[in-house]
Amino acid sequence: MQVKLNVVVGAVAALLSGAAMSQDMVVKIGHVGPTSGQIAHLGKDNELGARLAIEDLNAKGVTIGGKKVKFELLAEDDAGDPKQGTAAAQKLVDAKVNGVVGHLNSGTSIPASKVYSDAGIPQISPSATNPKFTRNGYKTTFRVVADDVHLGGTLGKYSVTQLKGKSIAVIDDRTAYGQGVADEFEKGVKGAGGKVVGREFTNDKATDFTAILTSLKGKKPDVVFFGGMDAVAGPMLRQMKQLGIEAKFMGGDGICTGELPKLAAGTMGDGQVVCAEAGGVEGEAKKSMDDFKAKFKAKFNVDVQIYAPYVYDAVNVLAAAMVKANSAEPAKYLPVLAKTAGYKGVTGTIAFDEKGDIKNGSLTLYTYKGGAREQIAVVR
Ligand code: ABU
Repeated sequence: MQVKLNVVVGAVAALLSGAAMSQDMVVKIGHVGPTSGQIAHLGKDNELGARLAIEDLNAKGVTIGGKKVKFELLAEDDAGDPKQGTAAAQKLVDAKVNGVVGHLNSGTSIPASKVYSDAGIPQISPSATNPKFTRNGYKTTFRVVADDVHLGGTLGKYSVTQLKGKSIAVIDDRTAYGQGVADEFEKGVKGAGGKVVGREFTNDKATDFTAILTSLKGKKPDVVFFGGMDAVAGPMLRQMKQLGIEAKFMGGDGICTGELPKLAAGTMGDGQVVCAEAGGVEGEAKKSMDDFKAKFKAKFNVDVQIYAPYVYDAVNVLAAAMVKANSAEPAKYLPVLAKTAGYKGVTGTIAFDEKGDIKNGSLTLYTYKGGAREQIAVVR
C-alpha cells in the first residue's frame, strides 16, 4: 500500500514539476507609432511589422530560463506628437514592458528615450533617423537604421554629382527629423560644390505651399529637396505641378513610401522624385526582404510602406538578446542586447556600435516610375 502511495506521489510531483517547466511566461513588447493623424498609414505599417514578429515568435516557440514564453504586444499611438510620445512611453513603463520598439518619429523617439532610460527599459527605433536619438548617452537606446547624417549627406552629394543640380532649393517641416535631414542635405550639397539658392520652411500639418513655392520658383531651382514626411510631400508635388515648377524633387526616408504616388495624385513625373530609405539589402540578402514583403502582403492584404521589415527585425533582436541572456528582465538582457553582432534579419545583418546605432548601415536610393517605387542603388 505504502509503495503504491509513493508511486502516485512521485508521479504527481513529476507532473507538477513538468507543468512548472512548461508554464508560460509572458514577455511584453511595447510598440509606439502614429496610428492616427496624417501619417497613420506609416504608423500602422510599423505596428503590423511588430504584430507579425510577435506572431512568428509565438508560433516558433521560444524558451527563456526554462519557461515557454508567450510574447504579447502592447501597441500605443503617439500621433507623431512629442507630448503624446512621452505619455505613451510612460504608459508602457507603468505596464512593465520588457522592451520597446519605436517610436516611428525622431520628434517622439528622442524625448521618449529619456523615459525608457530612466526606467532601464531597452528601446529600439526602427525608423527615427535624427542623429540626436542615440547621442544622449543612454544605454537603453538603439536604432536599426542609418541616421540623417548619412542619409541627408548622401542625398545632398547625389543631387550635385548624379542629378547635376546647379541651383538647389531646400524646404523643411521644422520637425526634429525634417529640419535635421534638410540641414544634412545642405551640408552634402555644399560639400560636393553645389549651390543652395533658397531655404524655406513649412510645418508637418500644412496643406498650402503656394507662398513658399512661388518664392522658390523665382530662384529657378532644378532640384527641390523636402525634409519631411510623405503626407506633406504629396500635396507639395501637386502644387509644384500647378505652379509649373519642373524641378527634380528629393527627400529622405520620410517621403520614400509606397503611399507617395497616391498622395501626389498622379502629378509625379517618372524619375522626377529621388529619395532614400535608411537601410536596405542587395544581392543574395534581398531575398529575405522580398520574402518578408510577400508574407506581409499575404497576411495583412496591404503592401509594406517602408519600415515594417525593420520593426520586425527590431522585435526579433530584442527576443534574441533575451534568449541569449536567459532572461527577459531588462537589466539582465540589456548588456547582451548592446553586444548584438551578426544578427541576420530580413533587413540584413544587425550589429550595434557603442552609441546603439547600427554598424555599417546602408541606404537604398529610389525613384518612382508609373506610380511605383523603383530601386536605384544600395549604398553604404
Ligand atoms: N526617418 C523618417 C521618419 C521618422 C523620423 O525620423 O522622424
